[in-house]
Amino acid sequence: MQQPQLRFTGRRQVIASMFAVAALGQGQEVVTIPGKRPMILHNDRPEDLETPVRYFDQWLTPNEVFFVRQHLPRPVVQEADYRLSVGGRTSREIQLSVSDLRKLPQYTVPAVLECTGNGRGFYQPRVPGVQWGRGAVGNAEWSGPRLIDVLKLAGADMEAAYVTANGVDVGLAKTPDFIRSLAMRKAIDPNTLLAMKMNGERLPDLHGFPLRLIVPGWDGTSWVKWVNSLSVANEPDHGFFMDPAYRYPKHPGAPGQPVDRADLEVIEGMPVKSYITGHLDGDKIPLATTTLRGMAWAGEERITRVDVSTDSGSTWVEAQLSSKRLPFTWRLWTTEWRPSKPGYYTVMSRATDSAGRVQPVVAAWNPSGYLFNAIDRIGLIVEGV
Ligand SMILES: Nc1nc2c(c(=O)[nH]1)N[C@H]1C(S)=C(S)[C@@H](COP(=O)(O)O)O[C@H]1N2
Ligand SMILES: [Mo]
Repeated sequence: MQQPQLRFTGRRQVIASMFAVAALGQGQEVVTIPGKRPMILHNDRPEDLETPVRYFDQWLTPNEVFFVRQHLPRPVVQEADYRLSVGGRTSREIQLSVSDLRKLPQYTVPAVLECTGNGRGFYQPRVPGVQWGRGAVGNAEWSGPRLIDVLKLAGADMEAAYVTANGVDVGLAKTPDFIRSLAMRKAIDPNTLLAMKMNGERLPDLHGFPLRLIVPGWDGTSWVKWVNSLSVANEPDHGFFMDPAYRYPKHPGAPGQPVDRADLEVIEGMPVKSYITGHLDGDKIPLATTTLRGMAWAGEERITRVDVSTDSGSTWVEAQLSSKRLPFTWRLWTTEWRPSKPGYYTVMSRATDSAGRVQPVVAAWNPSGYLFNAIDRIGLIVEGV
């Protein structure tokens, strides 16, 4: 494999009693926990679970294979005890129960949720943090009330700059409480939801039951789970998860070099990206016409083309894109390939979006390993007849 292998970072010894451990895919560590099929384990408590690429074989990522990321012990919320409080710069402070939230108009938005650190394991030099490979991303249909409708119920000052969201999980030891502030312009977007359902099912506990933020096109960090407090303010929260965490250099520096904190800014929209999903790295295929396929996504932009190379990037052909041009979600691509002779081939995919962004050959190195979006590549072995 040309890219570095995933490194296992979990506390291996405590797993055996909690999980059934099995082997799957390319020799990576996998676990099964209740509600999930075998997933790549990065941490067990709290759970950081990666989706094996082989599951990216359809437009929607099923709940039971969707990646999981959390910084703090996962709360399990009882519906009867739960209240969402909305306050700050509002004309009144309100408390909403699950049934209050269900009475509001419900909307469904398909959107890609991607962890800011997806692909971190591919950065050279290595950076600290969960060494995600390609599976800290997924596409689901999210349903629930619009955030703007909930803000209106409380008489929120829509001229204020931020909505700060906090979830039921609380800080522990050295990890502070997970609190995020969302710019008001995104908070009032009709696609920004407080989801109660994921792919038509009750929002799973692991994904934030009973309520989570859906911030289409923005990094996963903004998608606060188990939300029980919304506060309208003119200042963003000043906690760790707004600053210095989840910030990206305005001007990328040399690989391995530290970046001045003043030169970091909050991450919002996500970059252009694509994967080859129909085959896994190292697959053997016969000397015959093969359909290559995958998907491509671009944060708040739209995918305009995907090019595929089967000769290590020397020449490229434009792939066919699936017909639906929905925003915030990924588009599937396919292309037919007939290799002329047996051998080892490096197959690459490169997406372009509506802002003219093109996937780079090398992702811009940054000290936290965010926003990895280099051209995807796998090796395929074409066998003789
Ligand atoms: N309350 C809370 N919300 C959270 C987090 C968290 O630790 N606590 N992690 C965030 C991060 S970094 C990501 S990538 C997404 C992951 O969502 P998922 O576990 O549903 O895939 O949740 C976000 N929301
Ligand atoms: Mo994340």
